[in-house]
This record gives sequence, C-alpha cells and structure tokens, in this order.
Amino acid sequence: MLCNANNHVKTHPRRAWVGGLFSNRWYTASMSRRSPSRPSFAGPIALAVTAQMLASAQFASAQFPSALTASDGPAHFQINPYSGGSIGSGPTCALSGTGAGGLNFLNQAWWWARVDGSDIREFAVVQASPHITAPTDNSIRIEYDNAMGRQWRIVIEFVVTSLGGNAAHLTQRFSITNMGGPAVSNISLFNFNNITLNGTPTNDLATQTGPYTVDFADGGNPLYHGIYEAVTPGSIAVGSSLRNLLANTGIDNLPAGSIASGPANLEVATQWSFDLGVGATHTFEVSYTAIPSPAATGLLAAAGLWAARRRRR
Ligand SMILES: [Ca+2]
Ligand SMILES: [Ca+2]
Ligand SMILES: [Ca+2]
Repeated sequence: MLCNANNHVKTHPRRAWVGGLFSNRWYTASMSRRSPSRPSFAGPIALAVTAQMLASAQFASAQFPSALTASDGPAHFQINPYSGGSIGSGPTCALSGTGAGGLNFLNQAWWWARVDGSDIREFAVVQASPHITAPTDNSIRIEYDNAMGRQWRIVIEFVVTSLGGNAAHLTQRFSITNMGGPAVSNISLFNFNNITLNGTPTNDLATQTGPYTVDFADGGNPLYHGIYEAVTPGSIAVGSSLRNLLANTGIDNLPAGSIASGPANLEVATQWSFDLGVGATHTFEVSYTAIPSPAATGLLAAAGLWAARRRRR
C-alpha cells in the first residue's frame, strides 16, 4: 500500500534543506505552488511499504533504527545509527573478519559532499527516510531521493566479502544521478574512513603502495593490515584530523597526496571533483581489505589480485 500524505491533507510538513540541515517546515499546498523552484520532496514523512519491498528488504524504516548489518560467512560489516544529521560526524561502522563483535578493523566509512559556489561547507550524505535494502545477505543499499536538497538520486552501497583466513573485504559504492536539473558544476565528493587495526586505534602505520592505494599496519602486530584503495581514482590523503575538515564549518579540501605515516590514529579519505549534467549519473568506488594475522602474506597477495581484478572490469 502506498501511503502519501499529499492525498489526504492540504497542509503537511515538508523537509526543507536549510543551510545544510533538513528541517520540518509546514507548507500549505498554495505555498508550495508559489515556490516552484523550491526543491520538491516526494512524500513528506510518507513511507512506502509494499509486499514486494518487504519480501526483498531486510530493512525498511524511516531512519537507521539500529545497526545495519551485512555478512559473508565470518566477514561482518555494520553501520551504526548516527546523530547530527548532515552537519554531524556521520555514522560509524565496524568491519570484522570474525563475526559480529569480532576484532574491528574500521571505525567509520562514509561519504561527504559539497557544491562549490553554492554550499558553504561539506555535508555528510545523510537524509531522513532513506530506502534501505539488503539486495543480498552481504550487502546494504541506502537510497536517497531528492538528496542534499537537490533533485539528485544517491545510492550508497556496501558489500562485504570473506576472503578466508579471517580476512574481510569491503566495497563502498556511491552513485549520484541528476534527476531533474539544473546541471551542477564542481561537486566535491569525499569518501572518509577511520582505520583501526588490532583493536588499538592509536598506533597504526601507513604506507602508500600505489597511486590510489594505502597499506595500513598495526604498530603492535605488523601482521595486521588494512588496505584501502580508491577503485575510482581520486586524490588520497592520510592523516589524523581529516574528518574534522568535513564536519567543521567552512570549505575544506583534502591535503591531496599527504600521507601521514603514523604511528597515530589514522584516517584515510579520497576526494573527487565532477560536474553533474541533467540526467547524468556518476559512480565512485573504494575498497578496504582487513587482513588479520597470521595468514597475512598470502592474503596481501590475494587482496592485490582482488584489486587488480576490480580495475580490469
Ligand atoms: Ca592498531
Ligand atoms: Ca569543512
Ligand atoms: Ca584511526
């Protein structure tokens, strides 16, 4: 049954993008008609739930009600509920090769964006009433319509895969489509990750091993690795306060090519810049491979092969 409040009430709340914050404001139908240029938001608080959706969806909710999870054998990934909305610090996560609650290799993996010439800062790509599904047991798909106050459709997808030997591979994909215009120039997109290895966040080390690849190792047990790669090439940075650049007020860009070596509580992020014409879609992808001891050597090679295979596709 499709529930749309527009059909039943003349006055209804709409979610308006106000200075980067979605706020509930009460608009009458006539006010809406007087503001044709205002971004339109389909179905205010309406949540469409069909039998077909329920059959295919593991999650169907107006928010992240609790952790969203995906798993492939012992490889387990979860995204936690967040607070602060688009100007908050985004949802945290956990990635383990030994099941839910296992040793965590990744504290956060999320996306931020900014439109130069329009936005006054970066915003976490979060929105009320996402459509959340699990196309497969090992994936989470979060879909936003009219995202970021524009006529954009954004799909964020996570896929976790067990590589054996307690290693876990996580793919993050971000797809953005301009559904209605206008064309938008100079969009900056950021993928942010807070690395943690061996449960000890403050002693991690980083080495850039390729143009878009960084190999992290634990300072206490160098057999614990985490390999981050921007599958869609972009400018990579490693540091300890990258998220602050995204969550603070003001316009910031990553210190491109700056790779802090640690030991420190390290973060890694990639930045892309692109234009989005009407009807255009762009897709971005990064991967992260959590490799625990003791089978590190063989799995490092396996992770490299995986990345090479992805690049050839
Ligand atoms: Ca560590
Ligand atoms: Ca900023
Ligand atoms: Ca860290």
